[in-house]
Amino acid sequence: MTPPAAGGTDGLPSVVVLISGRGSNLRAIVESAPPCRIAAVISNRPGAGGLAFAREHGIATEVVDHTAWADAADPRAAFDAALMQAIDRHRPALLVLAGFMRILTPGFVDHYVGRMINIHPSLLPSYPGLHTHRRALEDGVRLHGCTVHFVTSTLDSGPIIVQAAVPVHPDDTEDTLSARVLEQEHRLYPRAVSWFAQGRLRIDGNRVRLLPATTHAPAEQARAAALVVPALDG
Ligand code: NHR
Ligand code: GAR
Repeated sequence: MTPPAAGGTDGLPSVVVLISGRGSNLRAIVESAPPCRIAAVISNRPGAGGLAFAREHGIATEVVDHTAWADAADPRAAFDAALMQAIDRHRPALLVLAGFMRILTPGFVDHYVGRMINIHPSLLPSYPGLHTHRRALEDGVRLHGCTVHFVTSTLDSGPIIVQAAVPVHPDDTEDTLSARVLEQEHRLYPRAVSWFAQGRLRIDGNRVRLLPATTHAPAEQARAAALVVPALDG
């Protein structure tokens, strides 16, 4: 049974982040102080740089190493089952894939449908899968970018939440192009996580609607009604 999407002890929705590597998107999310609680960071690779960052920030970490299930009858299903157990202990309202590099089985995806998001380094539906920057350069496209989307069992094709496009320059290499895209990833992903945490995303078929921000709390309303001089940055 799926545990109900629980709020954290502090009333904020809990989020679990899955990573495989450096974790710069994880860092961008954590440093944006979103209205949620990052309950845990889970990696399928023991050496992932993002684990060290999480530990330094007092976030629980866990490794579910996919290579441990290599000899199972169905390695992907066995890994996904173990991963699901590790995640559900934290009862997340949202599961965030941040540079997570294992394709997930339909059973896993179904379990988190509507509450699992991914950031992909291309303007989907162009370039699903791997090596997106190399393929974009090979094709000579003028625009490239990144996409935050809900995850469905068809790879990189779930409902799109937000995208950013960047120009491709004539002298670009995979490194320069991926750096330009990554800068946008770091702007987009924290916002998408916040929108979800605020309950502002509605899936409508293949489309995602962003509901307007509402200010409920009286204190917030008072702030909204105030004229603030000088204007608050950010
Ligand atoms: N799983 C499903 N079912 N649907 C999606 O949309 C998913 C997903 C799992 C991961 C991220 C994705 C990306 O943004 C993601 C989206 C890994 C691969 C891959 O081929 C492809 C896409 C994505 C992540 N992985 C290899 C595999 O055999 C392993 C590669 C490696 O370990 O380096 O799983 O691009
Ligand atoms: C990011 O560019 C992300 O979009 C991409 O991997 C990088 C992870 O960087 N994701 C994929 O390619 C998924 N297949 P990070 O670990 O520094 O966040």
